[in-house]
Amino acid sequence: MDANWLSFHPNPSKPTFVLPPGSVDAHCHVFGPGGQFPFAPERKYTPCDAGKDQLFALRDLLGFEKNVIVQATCHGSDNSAMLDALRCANNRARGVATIRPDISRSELDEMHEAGVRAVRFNYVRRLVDPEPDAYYHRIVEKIAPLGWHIVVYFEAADLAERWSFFTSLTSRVVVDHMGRPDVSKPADGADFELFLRLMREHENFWTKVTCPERLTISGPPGYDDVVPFARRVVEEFPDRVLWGTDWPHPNLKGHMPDDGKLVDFIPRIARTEEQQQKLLVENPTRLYWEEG
Ligand code: 0GY
Repeated sequence: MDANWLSFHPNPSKPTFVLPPGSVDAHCHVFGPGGQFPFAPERKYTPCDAGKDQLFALRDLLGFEKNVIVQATCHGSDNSAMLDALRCANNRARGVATIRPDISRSELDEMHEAGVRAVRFNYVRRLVDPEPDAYYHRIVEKIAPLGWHIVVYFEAADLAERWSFFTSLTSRVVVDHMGRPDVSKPADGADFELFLRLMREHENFWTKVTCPERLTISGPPGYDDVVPFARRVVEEFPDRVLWGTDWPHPNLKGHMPDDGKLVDFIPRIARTEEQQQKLLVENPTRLYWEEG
């Protein structure tokens, strides 16, 4: 693994917040293990191993029933580790794949059978070299017959540039980590307003109110600066939000969160039982288990 790599918390605490039955960790990854599932040659980071057994143990410790496993960029478009995790999960996991436009229909069908329900378009330059829009359009056409949705990951500063492509998409689109707002700016300021406008004007857009540990500047344990952003999104779009741990937390530099404490953050951003039920159970179940 990279010399400065921070490994996931070795001994996370049992959360104080009791997750409602049927809760879904809707954003997490598996890394390798590299001996069995080698990392991609084009990767921009080399992580520690973080395989399915460790993910499922964390799921059980935290009190989640299910996972949505998002293909991590260190595996490129080789989805084997993620698919292996799905196949071993007993219908308790769904997947978000990274695919190339030349993928065959039979490969897509196999992925669907394993539990893949979406593809991810990643625009974060420290993770990937983004492709021209035409590349993603070809993928959109490929996945259309399967009814999959699209997960997008981008930095807030890039939203304006991507706006016309994003808003041309007619499937559901899930934005990772609230479009990565700069939380040193106000939650009611112009930058975050552009993201809120995207959600408001395009009802096919959903978002993950995830990663306080990644977005924070004020830091742990409270992640106080992220609260107004996530709360605002949960309150305005209660039916289109998802939550996840982001375990094993790739590329964190400052600190590694205790995943139990991350779960304890949830009631600060989703303050009513109704909001929690939608965020943790109803929304992800609808998107990944009922509609796919
Ligand atoms: C995340 C965030 C990151 C990494 C990846 O696929 C990935 O490698 O998504 C990041 O470094 O910001 O969502 O896991």
